[in-house]
Amino acid sequence: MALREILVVPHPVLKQVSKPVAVVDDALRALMDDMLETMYEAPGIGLAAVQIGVPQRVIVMDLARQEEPPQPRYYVNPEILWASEETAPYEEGCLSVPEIYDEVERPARVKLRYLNYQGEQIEEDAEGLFAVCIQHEMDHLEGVLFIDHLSRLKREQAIKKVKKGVKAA
Ligand code: GNR
Ligand code: NI
Repeated sequence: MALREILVVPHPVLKQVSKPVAVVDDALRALMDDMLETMYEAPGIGLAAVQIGVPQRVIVMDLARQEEPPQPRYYVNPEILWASEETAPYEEGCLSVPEIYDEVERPARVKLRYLNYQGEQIEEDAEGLFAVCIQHEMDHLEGVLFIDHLSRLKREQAIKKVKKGVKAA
């Protein structure tokens, strides 16, 4: 396993549309292992492969609380089969837009289809933080960041702040 560098805005790779994975093999599992390690170290609750510069349709996630045992989740080629009409707001952040937080409104519930770590096809319903996070991560696969859901002014201010912070680091 290895830690990878997380790309931050305005890195152009973050705008790329990620390509479907052809087969879930040991090389892909090694990538997912690196992603999980990188996500835990950050720390974050989700990570899309494109955030470490690999534009493939792969997501890792762990929504367990600190006092709970880890619950790693892996989503390969995820699709949203259904989304609720009802929406819910959530104060989002993103490892690729560090230290910026703002409210985004998304469907409150979604039905998913994806391949897991073993390459098995799974269908699953998501609500609450799980629904927020999977939609945030699936946006990454389309080159969309949570700040793209904000006003242009807020988006430009966010990128400016991140640029300043990165220079200072
Ligand atoms: O760690 C993360 N926390 C988070 C909080 C609210 C909504 C979405 C997220 S995902 C984010 C990690 C990340 O940037 N994943 O792409
Ligand atoms: Ni993100």
